[in-house]
Amino acid sequence: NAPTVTASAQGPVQTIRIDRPTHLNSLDLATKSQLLAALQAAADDPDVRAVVLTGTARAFCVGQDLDEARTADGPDAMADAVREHYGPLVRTLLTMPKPVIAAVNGVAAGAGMALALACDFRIAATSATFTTAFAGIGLSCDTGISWTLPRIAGRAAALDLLLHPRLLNAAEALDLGLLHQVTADENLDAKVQRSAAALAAGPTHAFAAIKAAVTFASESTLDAALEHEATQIARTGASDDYRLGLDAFLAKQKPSFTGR
Ligand code: T3D
Repeated sequence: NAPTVTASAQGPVQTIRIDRPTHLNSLDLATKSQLLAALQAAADDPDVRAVVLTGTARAFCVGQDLDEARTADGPDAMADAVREHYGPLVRTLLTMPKPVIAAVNGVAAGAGMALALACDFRIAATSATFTTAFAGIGLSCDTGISWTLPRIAGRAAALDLLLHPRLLNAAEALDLGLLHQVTADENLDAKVQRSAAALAAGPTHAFAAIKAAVTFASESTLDAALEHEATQIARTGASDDYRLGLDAFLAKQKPSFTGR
């Protein structure tokens, strides 16, 4: 069978594409496994300094393949799928020690919307649409959306979107704070690649530590967050990029970070 997830490198930027356009990039078992493997490989590869997640054709990802769900082995198998696939996908995105941009090229539904929400930045095409979808088919929610959505949009908006799973257009999603930018469809790839290249040229260890600190602080006490910051500053203070950044600042030059 042809792969349904592809990974391609543009220098230090790794683009991971869900490539099952005849099924609106819905997630069958093979696609979930391939996606997790591709994300884990990008997370572990020190030469990858920024990641882009996107989809082929008119969908970003419409979540679980519901044709496959119909023939699945019942509620316990669904819980297994969440533990073995959807949870690890979100954990990998949220803990990846480098920035991840969701390039939302089209409809993002259910677990597909949740994957976009687990990325660090969301840049959407004007024609992109969003629906939480889960309750529309009588399900609760998964793929970390109960954790990410209230943190991004607040509890009131999160409950509204989850209990009224309507289709939002990109402008509405931007207004709700779900997106960082919306751009004309034909400009999406170029805009995302520019943003990803800029992030990939940054101090990768500092970015990783900042991302970890923000996540840590969202679930810790103030004292624990302050201590975590102290630990991280010692780590990044020992990096080559800090030395480069400091020298460049004092020499009134722009730093050329190496990611080390
Ligand atoms: O089961 C478990 O393991 C638990 C895990 C759950 C995770 C989840 O993600 S649950 C949520 C699953 N996703 C959905 O419920 C979304 C369902 N789809 C829709 O709401 C709409 O299709 C869209 C809003 C995504 C797009 O609407 P539209 O009008 O642009 O297209 P359409 O005509 O509805 O769909 C086009 C085709 O794609 C259609 O098939 P057809 O008639 O051309 O043969 C439709 O059935 C199919 N399709 C859309 N979504 C899915 C799908 N087929 C399989 N799985 C889908 N998720």
